[in-house]
Amino acid sequence: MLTVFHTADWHLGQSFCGFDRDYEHRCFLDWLLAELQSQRPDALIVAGDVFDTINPSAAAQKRFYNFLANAHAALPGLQIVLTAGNHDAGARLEAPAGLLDSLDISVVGTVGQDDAGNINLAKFLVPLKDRAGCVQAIAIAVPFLRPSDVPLVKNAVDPYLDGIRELYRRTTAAAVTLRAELNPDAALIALGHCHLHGGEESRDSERRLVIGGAEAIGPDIFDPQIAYVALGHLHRAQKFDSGRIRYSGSPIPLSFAEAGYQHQLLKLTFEKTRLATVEEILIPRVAMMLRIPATAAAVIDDVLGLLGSVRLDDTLPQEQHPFVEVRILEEGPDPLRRRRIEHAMEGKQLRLASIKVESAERDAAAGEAAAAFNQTDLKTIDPEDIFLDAYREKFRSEPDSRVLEAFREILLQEARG
Ligand SMILES: [Mn+2]
Repeated sequence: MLTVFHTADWHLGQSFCGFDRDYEHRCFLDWLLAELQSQRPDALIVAGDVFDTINPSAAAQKRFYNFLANAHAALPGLQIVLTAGNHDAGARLEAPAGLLDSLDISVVGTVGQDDAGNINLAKFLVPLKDRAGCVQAIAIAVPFLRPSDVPLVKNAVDPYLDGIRELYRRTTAAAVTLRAELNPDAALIALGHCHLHGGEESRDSERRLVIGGAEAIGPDIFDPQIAYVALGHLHRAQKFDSGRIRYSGSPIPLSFAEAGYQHQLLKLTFEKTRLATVEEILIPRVAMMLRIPATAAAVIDDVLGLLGSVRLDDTLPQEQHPFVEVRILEEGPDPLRRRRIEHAMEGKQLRLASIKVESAERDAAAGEAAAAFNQTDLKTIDPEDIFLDAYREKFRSEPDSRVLEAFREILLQEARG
């Protein structure tokens, strides 16, 4: 039997509307280490988006490497398999792979190709051992794949998607061969960082993989011989194919769209070649995300009233103060809006992350404007016309002369360079 933890989308180093998430990440990693120590799995899988950006801060990197060092010190037999997601710099993530190998930590950040373009399939294969040292699974650790990473497929309908399918096909075949050598009873566990067709996205959170939205791949790219597919990319925990294919989801909410998500870690057990059990271990939330109002935008006076009546646990340290998104229903231009909201929140243990101004009519108008814009030649557009259109669309009135003068002044400054 083999026990594996599956997690993904840590996004270490995320700055959320200017607020640092390091405290929440620290709490998550402390919690994860405690879970590892009490449940003693054989392996930990992280399916991409370890970091939030390709250039993570020193603090975020320190957080990550300290976790790896602490996990190894506490559990010398634990194997860790990490892949790069679309947010990670794959080459940078795997730069210390040689060093990490010695700690039983396998990092796959990039697709290795030789000069002739042959993909190094062995790089993706990580045998996972039980406590007795017997290989009980082969991890197929494929990182996020960019169009230039995938093999060329003859007569492809979609070169990228067909290439991803072909890469998984070849890698799975290599894993089957390796399994026959090491232990024919071992399970195959694939990793992926991709958008599965039918998967539920969270708005403003996961960065689209390829522009145009044609990036979703079918669950059938994963060969039926694969016992379990550990995915990253979508931040809500979700499953496909009767639970054989799963997104663990992110451990902390990365946008207000994720406020309602049940963040979790997946604990899997494998008996010989098959997945035996799956347990969803809920991750405690350290800082709340509040939308005010909770259901829909309201006019500012009502929102200020709600903010005034919020009651909070005033013993929370600053790092745990709830993040707030204020949702205002548009009533016209209001230059004092932010100041009024900040004033209403003064002395409250809240962190103002976002002021969202909503207008039902504007959404409809924006669609029409976009359609009209598409038919216009860019060279013939006057910036002032665009400004006027945007102003009318937003405020449903004409800008007064002072606003227009200020706009022209900015234009002149721009023109002067
Ligand atoms: Mn992600």
